[in-house]
Amino acid sequence: MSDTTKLEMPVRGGNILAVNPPALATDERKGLTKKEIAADHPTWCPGCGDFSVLALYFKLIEKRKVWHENITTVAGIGCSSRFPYFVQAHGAHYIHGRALPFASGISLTRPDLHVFVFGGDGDAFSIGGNHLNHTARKNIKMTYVIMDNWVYGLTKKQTSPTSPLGFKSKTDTWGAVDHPINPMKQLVSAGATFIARTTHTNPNHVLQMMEAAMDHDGFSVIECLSECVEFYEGAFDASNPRKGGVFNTVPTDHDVTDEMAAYKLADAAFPGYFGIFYKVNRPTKNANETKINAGAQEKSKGLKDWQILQKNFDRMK
Ligand SMILES: Cc1ncc(C[n+]2csc(CCOP(=O)(O)OP(=O)(O)O)c2C)c(N)n1
Ligand code: SF4
Ligand SMILES: [Mg+2]
Repeated sequence: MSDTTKLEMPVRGGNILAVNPPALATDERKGLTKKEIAADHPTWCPGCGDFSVLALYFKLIEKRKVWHENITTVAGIGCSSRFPYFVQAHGAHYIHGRALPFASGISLTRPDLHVFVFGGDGDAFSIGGNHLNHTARKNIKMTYVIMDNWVYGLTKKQTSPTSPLGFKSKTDTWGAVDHPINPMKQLVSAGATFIARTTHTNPNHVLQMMEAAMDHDGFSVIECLSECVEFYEGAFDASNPRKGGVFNTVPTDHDVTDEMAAYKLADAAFPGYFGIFYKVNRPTKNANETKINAGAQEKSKGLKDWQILQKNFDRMK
């Protein structure tokens, strides 16, 4: 979209507020450098996978030339959810599991922002599981990076919904007995329109997935394996060729619009496949609401706030 295109956003009082969609740098104004994007120093344990995900988020902002005022970084609670502290732009460190409804409000009211959400497997699939399902089916435009380490890191080693069977933690001292969820299958069934899988040990691939997700007009989700070296060391070695594992990308003949094919890919045993599993176009809630608002605006054109209210009350009689 050109940065001169205007979106019309209805506001209280019957006015129309014209806002620019997410802008990109021009010759007049340069893109940001990593130094300009970085805020506080991350406080993660040395070797934590989250460092590389943050570095790649900076790289994405730098490469795609997004300015401070056009990005917002939202997160819940967890080690991975510390992201907003480290980015020099709009952002909010919100309630555990509630990042998506908060980000939805931003996305629906501020089409001039790229909305990015970061969080952990607990935040996404445990306490925030319901919000994940509803944000996916509503197809609200944003990019959600789930940093999956198969454990609750911040609270020091409890079983998470993605912990494999037998994982010994403070909540399952004899080993996890509950069947873990399969993130890819869950996201497909919830109705997400862009679903990808990557791992922090392959920086080029992470960046590639982030770029594709950012360009998707809808709810784009990436499951990014991000090792917790403190409480689940070596969890993802089987996916890391430097540790003797294998990194298999999604086969080139995979049809990303085929839901059943996405389930099939997701069924592969760990380390499975990496890449885009599913990508379809479906109207976003953003677009649907803009249409509804424009219709309502048209009907109440020229009326004062109290007159609109009076009309509503009259209708309710
Ligand atoms: C409402 C609420 N419940 C529980 C907690 C405690 N808590 C904080 S982070 C967390 C889990 C973190 O795990 P995850 O989301 O996987 O993130 P990670 O630290 O592994 O990156 C829990 C249970 C909380 N802060 N708020
Ligand atoms: S506890 Fe785990 S997830 Fe948290 S900072 Fe340390 S290594 Fe990273
Ligand atoms: Mg976790």
